[in-house]
Amino acid sequence: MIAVVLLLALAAQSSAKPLSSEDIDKQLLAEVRALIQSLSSLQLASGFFLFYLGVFVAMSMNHDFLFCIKQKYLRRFYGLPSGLQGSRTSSNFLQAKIKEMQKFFKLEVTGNLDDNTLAVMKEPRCGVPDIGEYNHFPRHLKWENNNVTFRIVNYTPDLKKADVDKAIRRALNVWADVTPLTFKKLYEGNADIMISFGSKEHGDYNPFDGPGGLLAHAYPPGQGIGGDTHFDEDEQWTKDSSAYNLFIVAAHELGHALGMSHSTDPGALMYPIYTYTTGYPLAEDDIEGIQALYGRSPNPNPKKVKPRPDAPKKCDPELTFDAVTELRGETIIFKDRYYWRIHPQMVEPELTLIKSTWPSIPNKVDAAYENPEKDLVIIFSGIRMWALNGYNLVDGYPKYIHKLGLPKSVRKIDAAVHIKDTGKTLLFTDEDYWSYDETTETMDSGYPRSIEDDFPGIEDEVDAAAYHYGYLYFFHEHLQYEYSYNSKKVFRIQRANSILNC
Ligand SMILES: [Ca+2]
Ligand SMILES: [Ca+2]
Ligand SMILES: [Ca+2]
Ligand SMILES: [Ca+2]
Ligand SMILES: [Zn+2]
Ligand SMILES: [Zn+2]
Repeated sequence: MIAVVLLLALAAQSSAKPLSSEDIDKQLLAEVRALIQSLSSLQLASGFFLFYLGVFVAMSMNHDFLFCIKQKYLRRFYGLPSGLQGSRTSSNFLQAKIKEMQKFFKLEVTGNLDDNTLAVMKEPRCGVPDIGEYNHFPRHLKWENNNVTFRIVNYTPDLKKADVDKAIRRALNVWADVTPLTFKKLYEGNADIMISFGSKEHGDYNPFDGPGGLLAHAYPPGQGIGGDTHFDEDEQWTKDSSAYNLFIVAAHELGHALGMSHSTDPGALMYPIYTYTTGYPLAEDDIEGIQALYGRSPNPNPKKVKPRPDAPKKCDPELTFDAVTELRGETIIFKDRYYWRIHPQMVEPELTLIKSTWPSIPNKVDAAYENPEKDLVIIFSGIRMWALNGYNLVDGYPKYIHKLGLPKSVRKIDAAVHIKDTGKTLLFTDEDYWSYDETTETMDSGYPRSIEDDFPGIEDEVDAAAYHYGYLYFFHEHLQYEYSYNSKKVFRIQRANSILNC
C-alpha cells in the first residue's frame, strides 16, 4: 500500500539531520504542509484516514509558531523525500489545503500562507493539525450495527486501571446517551474499537511525537484498524484538570471512531484543539453530527443530555455582547463562554473559548476594561475580578470587586471602560455608574450617578463599553451607540456587531 510505504519513509527519515531555526522559512513550512497533506490524501485513497488531535502545550499567546513547527513538526518531517515537493500536484494540493484551512478558521481565502494565516497559526489553537483535510472525510462511514464492541488492549501507567476503564466507559456513554448505539466491552479477541496506549511508532506507521503535539488519534469505522483508538503514552494522562484529561481526549477520539469529523466550532467537543472543560461535553453541533449518522436515542434522558449552545453567530442581527475591552491594540469581545479577538491585521475576528485561553476565568464575563498605563486588563464576573497582563493571568487574583471601593450591595458590574484622557475608569451597574481613579486607586466621591443624566441619549443600562479617541462606544442589546465624550452627544447608532465587520 502506497500510504504505508510513504509512512515508512516518513518514520525512517524522521531522525534525519535537525534544522537550525534560521533555515525555517515559509517555503519549508509549505513543504511540510504539502507533505502532511499528500500523506493524508494518500491515506484517504487507501481507505484509512487518520485523525490527529493536535495540541500545543503552551497555551500562551506568545507561543512562537515557528518554534512550535520546528519542535513538533520539522523535527519529524524535515528531510522527507523531496519528490512530492515541486511537483505540480503537490503545489495544487498545497494551495487547496491552505484554502481549506483558511475556510476552517474563517480567514480570507487566498490559498497563500499569508500573514493573516500565519497570525492565526500563532494562536494557541496552533493550526498545524487543524488543516481542513477533515472536510474530505467520507461522511457515510459509520458502524452498520448499533451494537459496537470495544476492547482496552493495554493500560497507561499514569492512572489506575479502574480510572482508565471509567474514563473510556464515560467517553463512550457521551455518545451512547444521544444515539441508539450500545458499547459492549470485550476482554480478548478482536473488538470493533481496539483502544491502546503507545508512544512514537506504535504499530500503525503513524508515529506519535513524544510529549505534547499529537495526543491521540483514531480511525473512522471500518474493518481491521477502523475504529481503533490510540493514545500517546508520552503524555501524562489524568482524571483531573492537569494535562491531559483522558476522558476528554477519549470522548473526542471515540467520536472519530464512530465516524465524526472535526467541527469548526471552538465550543464543540469535536473541535481539534484540546480544552479542559467540566460539565456536559457535547455541543449541539456534536449531537447533530452523531445523530445524522445514527439517529436519536430511542429513550433520551434529558437529565443526562444538556448540550452546550453552539458558538454565537457574529452576524446575527440580534447579537448582544457581554463585555468589550481593548488588549494591547486588539479588541476582545466576550459573549457567553466565547470571546472574539479582533486584531488590526486580521480580516476576520477570531472566536475562541474563554476556558481554552484562561481556564480559571468563569464562562460568563460581565465587564472588562484595559488600563494601558498599567498594561492590565481587568475582567469582571459576578463579585470577582481577574487581571491580565497581555494574555497572562496576574497572580493574586481573583479579588472581590468591593476592594475597588464599591459598596457590598453591588453584586455585578454591567460594563467597564477606562478613559485614557482622565485616568478614570467608569463602572456601570444597572442605571448608574461609578468613577474609579486609577492613580489613587480609590472610588471618586459623589457617585454613583445616573447614566441617563450624564450620558444624554444613553437611556438605559449598558451591556458593554469601550473608549477610542474621545468616543465612548456603548453596547446595549443589539445596538452600539457612538457617544462623543466631549460634546456629550450620541453621534451614531449602529448594530452592535458592526464591530465584527457585519
Ligand atoms: Ca477495529
Ligand atoms: Ca504527543
Ligand atoms: Ca504517559
Ligand atoms: Ca456586560
Ligand atoms: Zn480529532
Ligand atoms: Zn496509532
